Amino acid sequence: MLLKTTPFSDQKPGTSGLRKQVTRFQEPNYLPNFIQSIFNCLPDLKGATLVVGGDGRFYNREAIQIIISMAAANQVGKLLIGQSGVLSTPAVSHLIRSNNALGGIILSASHNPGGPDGDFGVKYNASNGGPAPESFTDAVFKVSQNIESYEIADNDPVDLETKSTTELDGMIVEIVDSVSDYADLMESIFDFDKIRDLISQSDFKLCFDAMSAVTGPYAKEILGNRLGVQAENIIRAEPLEDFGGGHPDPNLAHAKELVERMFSDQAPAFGAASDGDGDRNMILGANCYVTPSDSLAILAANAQLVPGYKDGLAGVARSMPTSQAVDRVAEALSLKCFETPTGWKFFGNLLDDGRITLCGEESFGTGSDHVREKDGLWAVLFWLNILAVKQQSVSDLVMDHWKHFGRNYYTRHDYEGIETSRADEVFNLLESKLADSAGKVMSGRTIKKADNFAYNDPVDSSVSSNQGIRFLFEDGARIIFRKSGTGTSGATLRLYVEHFESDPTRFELDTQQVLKDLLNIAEELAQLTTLTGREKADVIT
Ligand code: G16
Repeated sequence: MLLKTTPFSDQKPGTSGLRKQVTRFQEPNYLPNFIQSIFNCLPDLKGATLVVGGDGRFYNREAIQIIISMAAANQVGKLLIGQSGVLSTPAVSHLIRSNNALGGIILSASHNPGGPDGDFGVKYNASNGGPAPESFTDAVFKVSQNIESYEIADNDPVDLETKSTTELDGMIVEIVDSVSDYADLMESIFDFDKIRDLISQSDFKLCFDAMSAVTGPYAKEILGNRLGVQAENIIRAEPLEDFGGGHPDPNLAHAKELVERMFSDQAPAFGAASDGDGDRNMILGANCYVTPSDSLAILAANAQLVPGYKDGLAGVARSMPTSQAVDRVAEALSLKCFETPTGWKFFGNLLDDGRITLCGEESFGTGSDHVREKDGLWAVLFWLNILAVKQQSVSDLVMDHWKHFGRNYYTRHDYEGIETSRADEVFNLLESKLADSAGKVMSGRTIKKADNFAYNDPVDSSVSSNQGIRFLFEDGARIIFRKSGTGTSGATLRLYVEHFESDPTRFELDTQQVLKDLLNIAEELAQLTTLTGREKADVIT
């Protein structure tokens, strides 16, 4: 049936889909409007296959029932839905690709908190398995601003709990195992025998924190059943609708229990965590934290030790704020290294065009051409495979890497949920300084270039501007400011600071101390204390 509706002005997708508070999504017509806007932008929708799944957060099941009814009324041919409505983001990407689907709808607000007062999100992924490009999300927003009606079937709720194939108004609904295809894909990339041997060594303990989010069942199958990790070493493995009240964000601040275990006398050799929808990862060794930027560089440097990458890499890419550690590896291996704006969608063209094999972001995301999303458990397995071959501790591996390539000291300071007008003031001030910054000396460092980053996609020639303010120094240091595109209230300002160190006697210093002078320069440039009204950042990683 056709239902009348009126537009909502706030349906512009951010860095990764539309993210709002659950209460907003629960408002009558809010979700249907957005889904119909997506459908209206898909000329090949009739008879096509779509994959649907979410990270299991509060409102997941209700949203899936709405999508089923709307898909049937819009004459979709087939829906593949994860059992209980659950699929990790990389698993959706894999199912789209392996089933030649038109695309998929992912229900997640990633690392944002869940529950009735938490956040919810909707993202459309295209037929390559990756997040739809900006041209598509812009078109969806445009449609959402003029929408007058949507199509929805009047059906009983579909049983999402049992694997089955049914028909609804001519549309096939298949409820599929959420884990098995993805687990098989992992087994085809990594040397599971070697990893199993490592895990069975008496001096090798590991701890994986699923953060009460989607990777619990995946970790139990892959790490537990297939690789022999004992159940007690996979913590918070039961997915909960509110993530146990926590913030499913795998970083030093939010994976507290894991971090405490890893920085203790009895620390396991390896620790890792993933986020709400399973695409982010954090890697730890005994008393050792690996920054996401270093992790990407180390994976790139050692990729040929892994069966899936034994023939070498086509190239690598990182988002602009990610440290330049991987650039050094690329240079040494004579690989092309691309610098893209923040957001996984910008890697899609490079992967599809065969220009890169590995890519990653400072925001705890790493991935490769095996899917078109970043992939948390894949990164964990990659690390385990390397450790199994090298028989080294995480900290020794990291130190060897720095000795070879040098160390990029790196930090990110987040000012969360500040008033939008205050954030705008900061960016207006920074913009006003760009033109005459080059050549200026600040605390003994000379600014080489200052700009607002714009990306020219080498594959489709699209241009994405306004992607973050950069102050680049002659010695390679960088100070970057950008506004988060994933928050749901106010503005979150991110400050990224990086300094390259080649002197091995200076590889084990405190990061915040090493970067202090650059942080002071950032304060001078942006007047953060005055303009944000905060003495210091809310989260420092
Ligand atoms: C999303 C995107 C990532 C991006 C991150 C940045 O991550 O998928 O590619 O790096 O947002 O977030 P922000 O704009 O807040 O800095 P996720 O894990 O939230 O989907």
